[in-house]
Amino acid sequence: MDAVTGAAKALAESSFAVALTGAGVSAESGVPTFRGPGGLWERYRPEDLATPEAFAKDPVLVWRWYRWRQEVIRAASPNPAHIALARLEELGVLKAVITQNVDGLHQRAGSRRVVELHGNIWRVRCVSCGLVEALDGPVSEIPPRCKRCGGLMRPDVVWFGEPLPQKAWEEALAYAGSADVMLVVGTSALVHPAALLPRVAKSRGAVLININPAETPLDEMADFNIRGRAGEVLPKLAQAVEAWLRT
Ligand code: BJW
Ligand code: ZN
Repeated sequence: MDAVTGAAKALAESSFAVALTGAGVSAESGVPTFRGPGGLWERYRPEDLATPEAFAKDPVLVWRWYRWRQEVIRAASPNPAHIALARLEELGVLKAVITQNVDGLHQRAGSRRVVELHGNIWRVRCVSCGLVEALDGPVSEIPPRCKRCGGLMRPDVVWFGEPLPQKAWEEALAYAGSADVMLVVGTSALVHPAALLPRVAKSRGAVLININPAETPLDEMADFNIRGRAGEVLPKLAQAVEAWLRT
């Protein structure tokens, strides 16, 4: 049995499967990843753009980068990987998608239970009074100002050195702890604490499926390593799951 067939069987026989996704799931939508060839951290330094210190020092610089990313994401559409994950949820197989992505593409593809560990690029938050506002497109004014107190608004995402939103982290831990299958897609599994979730699932006996064209630290722990692009592998996997469910 090849890895896709084995993984499909595990998913079809599971009673509580959850997915953990990273930037690789959106790569084929044209949203750049952070690490690896062509990744954002080849061109930009994370400490200049994705830390609270960077924002305090130069909010305009940080906002220019986020506005550019908002423009890229606005022009992007969900790809076959996002759509296959939404289909697996519709089939009743997948109970939730835990994502490190801030692009909202899982929701646009139709996934309903999405836990966002690192926030969402389509929200802003006031650094002075905490007001949170949803955006309907890239910010027009840089830096945006709070309509309640005039304070600086920041992207409502999680930067290095910041804690994850408590509710999202608790939900993610509960999903990982209850999972009998965890499908990990398109993450380098280097950023903590998100990278702990597959370990949590595995330590409770879950079957780990890892989809990635490159090696990751999860490979040695995974039951199935499927080397390939998410947009090619996941539709095949979802189809194979449907076939198993019919048998
Ligand atoms: C494909 C593909 C295709 C390509 N198909 N696949 C040890 C323990 C705990 C913490 C730390 C630790 N050591 C250091 C830390 C701190 C730090 C950390 O983890 N650093 C590591 C880098 C070493 N973590 C933090 O600071 C976190 N906070 C924290 O720990 O708080 C503690 C605290 C508690 C109480 C009070 C105060 C503090 C926060 C981390 C926040 C990460 N933020 C970012 C930016 C988000 C906003 C934004 O988007 O701008 O999140 S950084 C960036 O990395 C982004 C991502 O979500 C995250 C993960 O990246 P991801 O998704 O894995 O993408 P890539 O690019 O790394 O990988 C892409 C993969 O796709 C590759 O494997 C490719 O091969 C693959 N791929 N094409 C499938 N077609
Ligand atoms: Zn405010």
